[in-house]
Amino acid sequence: MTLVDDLRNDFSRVFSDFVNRSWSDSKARLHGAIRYCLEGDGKRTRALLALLICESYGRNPRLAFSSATAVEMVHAYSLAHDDLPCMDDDSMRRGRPSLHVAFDECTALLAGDAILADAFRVLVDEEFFSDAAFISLTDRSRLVRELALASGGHGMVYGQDRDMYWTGRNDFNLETLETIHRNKTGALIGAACAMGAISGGASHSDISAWREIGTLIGIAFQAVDDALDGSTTLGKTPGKDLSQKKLTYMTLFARNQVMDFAREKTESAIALIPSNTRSDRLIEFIGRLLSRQT
Ligand code: GRG
Repeated sequence: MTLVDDLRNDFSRVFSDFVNRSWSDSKARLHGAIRYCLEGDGKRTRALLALLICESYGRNPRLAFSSATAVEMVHAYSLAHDDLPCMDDDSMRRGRPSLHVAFDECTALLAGDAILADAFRVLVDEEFFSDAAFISLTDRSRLVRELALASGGHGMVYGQDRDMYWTGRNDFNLETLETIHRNKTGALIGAACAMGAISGGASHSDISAWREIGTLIGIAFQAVDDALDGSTTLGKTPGKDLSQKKLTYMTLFARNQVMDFAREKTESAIALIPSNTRSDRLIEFIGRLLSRQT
């Protein structure tokens, strides 16, 4: 087991405990759906980026637990809403029935809404993570701003809107694809990185650099995801992009070109890492995202 695995296990334990404490009404269907959505077997990539970046400033990665949790919550809600029949209509997620299949459409919609709103409370209320008390109120408002910008109409939701618009159309180019993925996938990963940097006490210019680093990692991550579409290891229905005529990197390029593209974006991201950080563990982790099969 690597040190990054230790960190993932540590975070997963705290996250799971937080979920069970926060939505504990066993009779409420909504609480059951929220727990189901948040406890799915995700890779926790966005959380780990935030924790490792905080750590690269010589700080305890636990200082970024509230950021990591809030980002994972927004990510989980986006997957649940993306799977709804009105969007990608996927019945499998994280290797098991999607939220609306396990519960019902209304409950899946409401659970996603609740998770999105509650994610912001995690950033400002000290009751959830005691470490958050060490983050100043000014920095907490910066965390809220990062997450709001990345999730809303100038970030992930905008990217999702463009994705829906272009599905099934043919008159696109690489720029169209970049706009979709910069927003749909890159913005939230960019926020995770910027939030890890804020939690680590980084300067303004470093925070901006991390936002762009995360966005590039997100684009590379998406390209790898597109290349893996036919595989059964992603935890969702295999071949879904192709059958739905989704605009992906595989629509424009051959698989080896898509992987080269992902490698180039990753190299550009690593080149932007501020030199005043100790980022060995982080760089190793980013490299592993390229060779992932899940
Ligand atoms: C519905 C508002 C709204 C937004 C949806 C993020 C998104 C936008 C849709 C999810 C579908 C998708 C393929 C997104 C691309 C990003 C991506 C590869 C998501 C899967 O992320 P992983 O692999 O998932 O990190 P786990 O399950 O490991 O957390």
